[in-house]
Amino acid sequence: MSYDSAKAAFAEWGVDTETALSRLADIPISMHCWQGDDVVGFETKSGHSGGGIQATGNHPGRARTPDELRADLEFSYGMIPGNHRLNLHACYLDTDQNPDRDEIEFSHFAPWVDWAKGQGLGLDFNPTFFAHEKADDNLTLSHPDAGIREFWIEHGKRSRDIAAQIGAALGSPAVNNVWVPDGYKDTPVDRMAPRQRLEQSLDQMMATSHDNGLMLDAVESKLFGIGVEACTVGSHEFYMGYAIRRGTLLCLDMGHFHPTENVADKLSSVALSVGEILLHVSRPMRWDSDHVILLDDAIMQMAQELVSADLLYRTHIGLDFFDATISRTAAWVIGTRNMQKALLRALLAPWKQLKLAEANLDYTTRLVVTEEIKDLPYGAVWAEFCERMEVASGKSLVSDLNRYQQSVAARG
Ligand code: RNT
Ligand code: ZN
Repeated sequence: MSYDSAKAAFAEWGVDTETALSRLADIPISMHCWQGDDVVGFETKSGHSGGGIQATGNHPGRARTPDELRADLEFSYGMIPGNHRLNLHACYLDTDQNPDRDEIEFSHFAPWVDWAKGQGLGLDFNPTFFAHEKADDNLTLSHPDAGIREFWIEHGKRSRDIAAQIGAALGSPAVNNVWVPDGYKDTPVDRMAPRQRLEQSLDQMMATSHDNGLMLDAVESKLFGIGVEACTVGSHEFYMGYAIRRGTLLCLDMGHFHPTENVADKLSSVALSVGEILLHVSRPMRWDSDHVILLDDAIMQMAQELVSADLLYRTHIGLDFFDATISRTAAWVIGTRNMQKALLRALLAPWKQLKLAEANLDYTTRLVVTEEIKDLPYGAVWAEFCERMEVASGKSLVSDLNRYQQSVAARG
């Protein structure tokens, strides 16, 4: 179907496809650097993994250096319509020096910032509280040892400074998201003390306030992780309260709740108490498995809530998935495009009509409309978006993605 016919089909429902396309073009997605190398990073490593984060698979082509990762990112952004952001983790520093986590500085990330400037990308940042000998107990900011807490507080402070400098350099605030793996494998007898320590450490870390135009603090909760099944110190309730009390962003990772919970349902509730929200869009399969996101109900409901509840202007959309069994660049491209496709569908829904039916308790009309509009020609509108943004769609996407994968497959 041609775009003009699609436009007419949506117009019959009172929806203007041009408005939807221009709104979609203005929604940046923060793509996560860690999909490109299976969450390994570029520190001179002593073999520490941990934090319950584990990419599975050994598909050829993993980026081994910052240059390789940037090349993969450049290719991937070229396959994704619109202007986006890169979400960088502190362990992805680019320097000949070998600073420990409590020694990182802006200069160690300067090559990323110069590159981002050249690419027209925004950057977000994350302190890395895992894959380190001082995190081997699965306790960092809540560790009973004050020395270990100090080490991680220093890492967190430096990350905030770096994020603020990144924000200043790029003229766009960098979200600095804190996730710590802290928790207990078996049932603790004291859940209060570690939570009090976590709160105090966060307070010390964030004691210096930064200009909101440069960096934004975010905190990310979790239900459980491998090795911390009995108790996660930074639970949802913990961080929800913290974000409200301290005025930080709250990060909702779609894999960090019970599998039958609808994370989209949380947005409107959270938005009543928290100013801005950070999303880690992910696809948990039975657990926090971080599969590549599909254009499935969970993602579409998330996008619908963002549009219906008018939360796009105060939600930062970040992605968090990693799959090492497929082309890593294809994973980025497909996952990010799926987020955009979900947003496009949400932007093309006749919300006024649906909300009116619901307010009139006319659930029959609501049902008929939600089901009938599923047959509208979304594909033609998406293809038009890709064409205007000069990126491939359909069959040529398959061959472009394959060709790039072939070109990196020989990496060791
Ligand atoms: C871990 C969290 C966290 C990480 C990244 C790498 O469960 O989801 O966001 O995935 O920081
Ligand atoms: Zn996450």
